[in-house]
Amino acid sequence: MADADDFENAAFARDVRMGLAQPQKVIPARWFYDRRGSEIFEAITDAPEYYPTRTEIGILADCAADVGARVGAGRAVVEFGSGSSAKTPLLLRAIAPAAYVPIDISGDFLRASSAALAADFPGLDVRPVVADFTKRFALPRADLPRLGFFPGSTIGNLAPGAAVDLLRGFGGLLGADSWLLIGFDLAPGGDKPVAVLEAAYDDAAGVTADFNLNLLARINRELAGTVRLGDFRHRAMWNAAASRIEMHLEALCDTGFEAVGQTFSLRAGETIHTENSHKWSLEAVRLLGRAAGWAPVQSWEDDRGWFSLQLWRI
Ligand code: AVJ
Repeated sequence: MADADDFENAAFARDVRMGLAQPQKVIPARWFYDRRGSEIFEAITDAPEYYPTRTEIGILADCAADVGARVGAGRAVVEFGSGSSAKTPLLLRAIAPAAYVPIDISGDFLRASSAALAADFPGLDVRPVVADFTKRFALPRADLPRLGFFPGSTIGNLAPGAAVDLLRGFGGLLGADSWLLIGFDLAPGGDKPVAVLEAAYDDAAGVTADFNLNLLARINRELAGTVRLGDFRHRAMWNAAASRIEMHLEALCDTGFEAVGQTFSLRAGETIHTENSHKWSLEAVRLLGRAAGWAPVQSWEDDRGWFSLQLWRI
């Protein structure tokens, strides 16, 4: 795996070098997910304030049989950004697919979770693919019709234009006769105050703060960085105009560090923008699907109307 890891390291170095040269410093959210980051993300999903995972699992438990009835057995389920695949068993049991193709950027994590899943589903052809699903790559089991599974509102990391491009790309990758089951965290309003969102991205136990700060630790580990983690703090704020939660790493004092053979400096209060998590109205979700070449077929929400799971047909 040395070549793939070297390639990843070079891409991380490039993104850090370019991102920290911008007037608003930025590091793309995909770099959160090294092995440690993937583990911290799993811990986030257990935080009492982080409602999306729990809410989506509840919706999936209620609608999985309906999804199975619509799409039928014997497909390949292709999961984008599968992580530890906590939602997957629910879906696999209802769909009875012939193959399961989890795609994740974190190779270690993917291999461990795929092995665990394969043990629970004897007879299922499990074919993990280590890939960045925003790039081009090939899928195994081209002989089977597919159901894409993109839970967790991961799509929220992208701004609307990029989200349309990605979902259009999924259509091309999955091919004719495919379905997509995709989760969206919904915008605040009605029974969903902004405070619920802000707490979800700044939990009291500090797990999300650890997740954000791990990015700096990763720079130290992988890019020969000298970042003093204590000089930074986690920030999460709602940007109403862009309908998104933003995460930043804020310098607590004038500070600087070396990494990728360069020196970077920040003034007190300056931030590195590390993540956008867009939130959508149901109407915006449908428009997004259509703009990406999908036909929205059915939508399920929780009782509070905080999260939506959508079934789309190509
Ligand atoms: C994995 C992108 C869906 O935006 O809610 C959780 C990532 N960041 N807490 C999200 C995340 C901070 C998560 N996604």
